[in-house]
Amino acid sequence: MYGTSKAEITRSKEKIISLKREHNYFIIAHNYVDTDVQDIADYVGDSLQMALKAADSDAEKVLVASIKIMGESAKLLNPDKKVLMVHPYADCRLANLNNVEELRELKRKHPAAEVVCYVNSAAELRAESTITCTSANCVKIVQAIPEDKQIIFIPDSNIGKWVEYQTGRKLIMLDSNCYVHHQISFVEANQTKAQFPDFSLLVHPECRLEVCKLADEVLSTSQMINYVNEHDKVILGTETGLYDQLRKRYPQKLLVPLSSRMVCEDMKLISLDMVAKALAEEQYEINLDGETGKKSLSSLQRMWEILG
Ligand code: CIZ
Ligand code: SF4
Repeated sequence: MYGTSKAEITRSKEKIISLKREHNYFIIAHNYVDTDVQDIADYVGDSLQMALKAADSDAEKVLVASIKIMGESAKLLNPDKKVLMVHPYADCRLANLNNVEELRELKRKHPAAEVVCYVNSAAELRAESTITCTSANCVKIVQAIPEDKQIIFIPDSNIGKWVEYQTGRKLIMLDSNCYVHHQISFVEANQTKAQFPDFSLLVHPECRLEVCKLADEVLSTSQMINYVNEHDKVILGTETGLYDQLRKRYPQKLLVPLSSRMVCEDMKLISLDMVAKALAEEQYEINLDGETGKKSLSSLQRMWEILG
């Protein structure tokens, strides 16, 4: 937290811990939020890991220190718990680039297609899909679909292009991507790689295809964490919250962010002050309408069936 003293941050954290106990909340935080917020969480991880951990916990109330689409995932897997968001408007810009009507139009044009949707999408969009995928399993999911089946892949066309490259399959896509990852050009990535020749370059598949091809590994955030557990010299090509988390955990390792501009503005709206406010006021509760919840859950279950 910029412009806030260490003592103030400590006080804020203590206040949150006491509010959390008083109101009996299980707090989940995403890898991309500010590390001070990660510090007060009961669990830090990627969107699906967070939702599953909350489901495993005994707590009846869950506070999601992340953006709206991840709150929806948490509610989806915790239908009987009260699920609160920290911020009323923080959401994923990628997830909101496409509306449900655009997808329905695509489905009308390709009625026999399987619709694969990235987990980080609005619940309404996922409800229109037949299989959910994550950044870690997108290639595997597409490979499991019979060759003769058309595939609509939404919403991130960079992940889609990476999947096409890996599988040799042609995907039907919309032109949308994540501004945080898409802004990194091949030239910039190549310069950083040249500057640190004996480092491994890890990038998220939301990066451009030419950047993915340049990288040593194309990984989800949880896969990047596992990689850094085992390696000492790494360039991290994803949102800087993950770099901050790993730098704090491994001060002795040589870690470099691919770019300090890889900042998701909505993730950074999740501040300690907002966490304290949400707990004190017990808002903003997130609810999923029954039909949307049912359909997006069945899309997620198809993913688990395919993965076995
Ligand atoms: O799924 C997530 O939480 C995100 C944003 C990316 C990833 O690869 O973990
Ligand atoms: Fe969405 Fe990109 Fe932010 Fe992730 S980093 S939450 S995909 S805008």
